[in-house]
Amino acid sequence: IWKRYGANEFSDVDGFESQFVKHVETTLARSIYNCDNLAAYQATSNSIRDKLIVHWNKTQHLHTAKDVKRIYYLSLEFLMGRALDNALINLEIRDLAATAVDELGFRLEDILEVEPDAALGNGGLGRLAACFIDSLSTGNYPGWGYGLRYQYGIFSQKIVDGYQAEAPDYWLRFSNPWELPRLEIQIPVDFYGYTTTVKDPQTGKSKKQWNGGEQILAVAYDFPIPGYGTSNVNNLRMWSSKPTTEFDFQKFNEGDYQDSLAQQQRAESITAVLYPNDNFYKGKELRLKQQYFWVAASLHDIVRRFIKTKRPWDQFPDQVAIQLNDTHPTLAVVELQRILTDLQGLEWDVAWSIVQRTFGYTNHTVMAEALEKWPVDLFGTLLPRHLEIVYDINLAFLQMVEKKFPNDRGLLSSVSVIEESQPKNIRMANLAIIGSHRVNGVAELHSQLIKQTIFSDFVKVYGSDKFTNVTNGITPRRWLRQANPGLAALIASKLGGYGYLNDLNKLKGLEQFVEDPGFRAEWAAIKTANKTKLAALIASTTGVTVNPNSLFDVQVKRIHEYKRQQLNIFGVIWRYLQLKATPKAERTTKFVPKVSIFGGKAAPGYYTAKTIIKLVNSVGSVVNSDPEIGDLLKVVFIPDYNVSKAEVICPGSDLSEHISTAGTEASGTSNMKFVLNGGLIIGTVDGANVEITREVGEDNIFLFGNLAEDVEDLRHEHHMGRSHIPDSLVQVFDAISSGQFGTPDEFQSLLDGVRFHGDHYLVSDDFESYLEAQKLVDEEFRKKEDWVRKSIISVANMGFFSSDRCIEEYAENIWNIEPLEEKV
Ligand code: 26M
Repeated sequence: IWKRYGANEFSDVDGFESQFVKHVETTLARSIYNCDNLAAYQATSNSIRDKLIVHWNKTQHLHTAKDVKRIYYLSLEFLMGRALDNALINLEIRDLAATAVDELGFRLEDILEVEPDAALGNGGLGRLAACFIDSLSTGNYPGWGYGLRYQYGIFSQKIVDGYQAEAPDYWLRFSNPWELPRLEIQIPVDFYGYTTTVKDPQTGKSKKQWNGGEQILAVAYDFPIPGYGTSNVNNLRMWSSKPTTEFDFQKFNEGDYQDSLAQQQRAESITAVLYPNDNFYKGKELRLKQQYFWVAASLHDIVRRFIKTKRPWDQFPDQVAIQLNDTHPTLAVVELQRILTDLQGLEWDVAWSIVQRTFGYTNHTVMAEALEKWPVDLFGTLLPRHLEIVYDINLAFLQMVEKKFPNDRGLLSSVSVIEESQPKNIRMANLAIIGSHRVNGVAELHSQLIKQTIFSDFVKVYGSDKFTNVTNGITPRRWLRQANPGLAALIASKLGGYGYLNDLNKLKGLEQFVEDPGFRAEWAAIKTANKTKLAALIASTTGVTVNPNSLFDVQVKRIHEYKRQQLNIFGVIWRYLQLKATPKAERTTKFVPKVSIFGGKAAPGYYTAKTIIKLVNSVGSVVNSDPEIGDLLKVVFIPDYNVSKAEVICPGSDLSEHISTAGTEASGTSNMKFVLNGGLIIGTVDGANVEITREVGEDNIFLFGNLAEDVEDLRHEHHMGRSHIPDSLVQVFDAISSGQFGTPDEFQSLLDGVRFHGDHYLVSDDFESYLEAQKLVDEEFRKKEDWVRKSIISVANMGFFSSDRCIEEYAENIWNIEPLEEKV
């Protein structure tokens, strides 16, 4: 059987074509004469998938045979985007496939466009998880992702009359070639019920038992994750919920057929939809159900795999590392403790030591409104046994603290897992810290801030060694090679091939070409070509025609007050007012022609964020149709920003905006994507902007604004009524209030937030500094050759921001795992 194994694998154009035709004829049951782009996409994907499965099987077999330690990355979000192009690139068969589909009468570009995005995430946190599993595979680390297979991803955004409207994203409309349904893997998950004390028949000791009230099945769907330049294929396992029985037969007999079907639908609702909040917590029962469902199924799977190795329990942390992507999977700490004590009969302390050695926790925010807290009542009703265990964990922890710091009641109440409020809450971050051996932030500044602010009392308790930093990164396969094939090829021609894609520090070699005018010209031509592509996207999605010779100034990310899209649009209004006030003849000498590009989704319930979107669109419709302005300024909002659009937008930007209030953006990763694609940044001294500056040099980034250390004092000034709105911003507000951009009523609350309600995000404090920085941008952009030099030097110094480096740091400092390459 082994001799024939993998015999179907193609390795040339001819072989690929045979597979393609086979899939059209049999898998899709269609005639090759009636094959549209959708069918061609499915036939291509199935052919590639077959190849992946063979390698997936070999990889999993190898890891099991070698009995290696695995890392499990638990994330409620995996913002994958499209899979086909990525698989072609990682398997290094893109050219082969392009030739083959061309011979068969298709264009690869058209086929790729058919694929819907797998948008199972909100933003940065979900995309980080996707980059990390790419790097885990590429680095030959034995690692699995565990997530939920939502039937609906993040909503698709429509813009109607300038307002955001949400439409469902039913991404599974057509069969999904990238998932392998494992319908035989069905794990029962309990909810509700009650606990009892029972006597263990063997030991005679009494112990706690959970008698669940409702049971739901978790079905596994596996997504193979290919690495680049390796045959290693890791697994992303996504759980889907379904009812345990088709009907409740009791009810069926009573004639209550309707009700039994309703019950079935309830089970399926658990994995129906991704919660569309980003950096905002809301205590909804269904969200807690999602969390437990996912955590229970994943841990069951992990524990089952460990039990098969027949090792003693104390070796569990030598075989298993689990990383918590934010607090969303923190129930895993409690669930593992329950499995080890209630189900496996380990002593509490023995079990707890295993738990702590197994978990690591990554924090992604310092903002209070984003920290998860579950009301004790809601928690205890859904998970009665887990609530008892939480109390026991907390008691043991507080006793330890009390011993170390006698009579410090302030300390006890701040580190306690239970917030003694009305109603009482369970603080998930506290639980995650207590249950892990390492806690990390996602950029240097952020990791410092969490130690000084939200977690300072834990530093007191544990010392600072428990807290560490792993600065975020991005995968250069998707964010350079796939998104920007032109630039990737030019770089490859100078660096002796594509080897830099898995050793990104090699980019440094580009610096030696910066004074080569021919190279600079090629570099600039690629940027222009990418801007032309972006202009086409803008035209097709907004109807606005823009000139690719203008400065493309981009801010695309979730719409959030802390990210300050309002600062950007206020700056755009200022520019418009200045343009209007400048005599026509002087305009072109004073202002660089600019396209101001916005994009991003607002959480459906976030009123202020939606108001910002409306303001951008209102300003756009006035500015874009002003005949006096022409190409000097255009303002567009690209609807439905997602991974695939980012792949077009990032390569086409000259300047991108990362302008959060200092101390609020944990890291940011789009800043890295833009710079890696040859764009410059205007930004605050926040998150990873700080480290990008360190790497590329201060001359190659436009920094502005107050520092994180000053934020508290500035906010205090506002609350004392001592704040000052600069005249420029007053003029902007007057223009809005006068109705220059449509009925001003709906924007009033946005302005009042700055003027009268404390200006929490310090827009007024940073406005002038922002305008100064923008002025400098205009000046520098005129010096075309210098701008290109900055672009090249920046890219040359981006090696640090490969997610491969992140994974190496996690592997070494947190997971204690080694890479293992499959030799075929
Ligand atoms: C919480 C509760 C209920 C529903 C949704 C949530 C929730 C979902 C996503 C909360 C936060 C979520 O994501 C936060 C996020 O994306 N944070 C970003 O993480 C990036 C990766 O580390 C950082 O680069 C960004 O700075 C950070 O904002």
